[in-house]
Amino acid sequence: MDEKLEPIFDEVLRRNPGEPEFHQAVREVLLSLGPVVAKHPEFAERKIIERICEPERQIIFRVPWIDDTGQVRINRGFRVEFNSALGPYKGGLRFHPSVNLGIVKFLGFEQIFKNALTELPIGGAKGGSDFDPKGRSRDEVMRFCQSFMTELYRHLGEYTDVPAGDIGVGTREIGYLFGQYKRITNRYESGVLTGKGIEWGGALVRTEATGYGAVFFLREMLKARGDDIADRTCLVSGSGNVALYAIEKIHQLGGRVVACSDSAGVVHDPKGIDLELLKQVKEVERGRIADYAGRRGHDATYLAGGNIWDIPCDVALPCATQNELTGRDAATLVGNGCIAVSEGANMPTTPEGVDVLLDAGIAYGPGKAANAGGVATSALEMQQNASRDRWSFEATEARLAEIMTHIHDLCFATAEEYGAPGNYVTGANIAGFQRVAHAMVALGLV
Ligand code: NDP
Ligand code: 2IT
Repeated sequence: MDEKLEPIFDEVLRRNPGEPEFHQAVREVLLSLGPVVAKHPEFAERKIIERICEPERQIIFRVPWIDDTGQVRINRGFRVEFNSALGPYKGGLRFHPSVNLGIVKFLGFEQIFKNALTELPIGGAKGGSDFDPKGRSRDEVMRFCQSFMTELYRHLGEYTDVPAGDIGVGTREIGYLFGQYKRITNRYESGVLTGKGIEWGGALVRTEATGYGAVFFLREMLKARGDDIADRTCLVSGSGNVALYAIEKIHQLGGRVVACSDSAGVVHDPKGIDLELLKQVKEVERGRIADYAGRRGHDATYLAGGNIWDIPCDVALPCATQNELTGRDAATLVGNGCIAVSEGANMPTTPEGVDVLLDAGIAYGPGKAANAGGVATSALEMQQNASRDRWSFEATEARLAEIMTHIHDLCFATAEEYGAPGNYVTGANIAGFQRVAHAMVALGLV
C-alpha cells in the first residue's frame, strides 16, 4: 500500500474494530489508489479518502415481531447510508443470520464505487437484518418486513435513500416492505424501493439484471482476448436470484453450466443444468438444490458439503456470498485451465484468491464492476417510476448490455492508463473512486 495511505488504513482499523469484511473491502480499494492520490493533491488536502471510509449515517434498530406460535422475536436492523455525493443512497437489503454492522459496512462501501461505475445518479448504501428467512412462513416474513419498515421508513424517500433486494430479499419481501411504507406515509411513492413486482411499479429485466450483467461483463472480458462464451463449460455458485439468471444468459449465449450450489452442497450436472426445473424448485417451490438433483435423475449428482470449485471448468461465476472462493480454490481453478472469473456476488474471492487469479493472468472481473448490472437496472426502474413510464424487455436489456460494455471499457482503459493492463481490479477501483472523489471536492465539506 502507498505510504501516504497506510496511516489512513490504520485509522480505519482502529475506529472499526471487529469488522474484518469491512477492513478487507477498504484495504482492497486503498491498494489501488496510490497513483491517484499522487496525481490529485486536492484529494489529500480535502481528506477525501478519510471521508469516503466514514459512512455519512449508520442506523441500527430493534425489529420485534411475533412468530406463528405467538412467541415474541427480536432481530436487529441496519441501514448504512455511506455516500450521497452522486445521488440518493442506493443499495440492497440483506436478510441472513450472518448480517452484522461490519458486513453491512463492507457491502455499503463496495456499493459506492459500483454505483459510480454505472455513471447513473446513485449514491452508496446497504442494509439488512440478522433475521433468518429459512423455514419461516409467508406471514412470518410479512410481519417481520412490516416491523422492519415501521422504523426504516423515516430514513427513506425517492430523493433520500432507495433500498432494493440482496440475499434473502426478493420481490416478495420488497412487496411487504413497500406495502408498509405506502401505508405509513400515505404516498404511492414507487421510486422509494426497487425490485418491485411488474404490476406495482417494477421494471422488466430487474429480476434478471445482476446475473445477465455478470455474463455480459464476462463476454466483454473474453472479447478483449479474442475469445467467447460459446461451448465453454461454466460453474455458477449459489442458486438464488443472481445465479439463476447468470445460468440463463450463459445458456442463451451457447455456454454450458455444469454445476451450481447452495450453503448445503453442490449439484454436478455434466449435461448442463435444466434451468426450467431449477427455477421450478427454487422460485416456485422455494426448495433446495438437493430437491433439484433428486428430480433431475441419474444425470446429476448431489455432493452434500461439496466444493463447487473442485469441478473442472473454463469459466467460473461466484454468485453466492463473500469469501466463498479461497486461494486454494483459485489455484484449483487455474490448475484446471479456467480462463475467466466474473463475480456475480459481492467480494466472493478472498484477497489470496484474487492474487492467484491476477498472477495467473486470467480474465478476472471483480464484483463491483461485474455485478453492477443489478443496481444499474434499479436506477432504470427509478427512471421509469419518476416518468410514470414503462420500457419493454428488449429495450431495457439492450440498455443493460450497453451499460455493462461501458463499465468494462472504462475499467479496461483506466487500468491501461495507470500501468496495469488487463487488471480490472485496479481499473474498477480507480475509475469508481475518481468519480466520487471529484464530486466530493465539488460539493465541499459536507
Ligand atoms: P439469494 O438469497 O437469492 O441467493 C443466495 C444464494 O447464495 C443461495 O443459493 C444461498 O444458499 C447462497 N448463500 C448465501 N449465503 C451463503 C453462505 N453463507 N454460504 C454458502 N452459500 C450461501 O441472493 P442473491 O442471489 O440476490 O445474492 C447472491 C450474491 O449476489 C450476494 O453476494 C449479493 O450481495 C450479490 N448481489 C446481488 C444483487 C441482486 O440484485 N440481488 C446485485 C449485486 C450483487 P442458501 O439458500 O443455502 O442460503
Ligand atoms: O449488491 C447490489 O448491488 C444489490 N444488492 C442491488 C442493489 C440495488 O439497489 O439494486
